Amino acid sequence: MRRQLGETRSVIAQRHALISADSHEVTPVPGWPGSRIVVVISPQMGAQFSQFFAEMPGGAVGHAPAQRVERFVLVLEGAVSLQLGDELHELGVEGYALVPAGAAHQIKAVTAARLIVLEKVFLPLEGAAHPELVVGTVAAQPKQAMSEDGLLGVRKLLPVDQPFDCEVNVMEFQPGGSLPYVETHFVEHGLLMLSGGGIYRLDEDWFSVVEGDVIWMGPYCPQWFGALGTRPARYLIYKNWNRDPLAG
Ligand code: UGY
Ligand code: MN
Repeated sequence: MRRQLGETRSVIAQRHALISADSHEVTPVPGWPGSRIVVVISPQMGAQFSQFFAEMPGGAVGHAPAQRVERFVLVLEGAVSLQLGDELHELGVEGYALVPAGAAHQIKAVTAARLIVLEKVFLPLEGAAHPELVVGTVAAQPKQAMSEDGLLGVRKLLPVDQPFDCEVNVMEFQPGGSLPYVETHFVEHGLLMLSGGGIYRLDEDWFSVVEGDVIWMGPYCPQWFGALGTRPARYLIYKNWNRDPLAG
């Protein structure tokens, strides 16, 4: 990409955005002293959540967000420890956690580390319990088939249960695999390409996407993906769900 000529693959539109690494902007964010933070999705673009990269030098600490905000974190490089009161968890590459809203905690870089973080205002459901801390690794979650041709599978990282108002999954496409149809839905997505690549349809446009790309899909953004190349394409995908569209 010829940055010196003002080119980028990033596109910010009304109902979708593709943010490629060449346009990342480091910004100071309270709660992450000493870390390099790149906010790629936020309410300023129309989203109802935020998504950012945190590049942490060894020993750096990330503090809890505001009281009503829940936080999902996936380690991309290095290792961190997550402390909640007396509980201490170590997360290595593709280790993750969902920290419920209101849970005081600290994330400390055990080695230099790079994280992807998603945060949203938690939407409680009357009669349902408050969600509990979830800690796991992507590889430990079973891969469920998602297409008849066997080329698409999904690993669900969070319990499919009433207390949770969001879902975070890893979708895995074998080369030539695709979403079975063009989806349109009221929920929105934050996505990070973890590996491989292909073609993403967003609204009426088709984009080539590669590892490291981030996509925001707003409500009702028509969406479809087809994997290209010789190795599987994998992406992390968040969606708000499990709540009535009139709630909140
Ligand atoms: O769960 C989803 O809505 C998912 N299949 N969407 C997507 O991959 N764009
Ligand atoms: Mn979708």
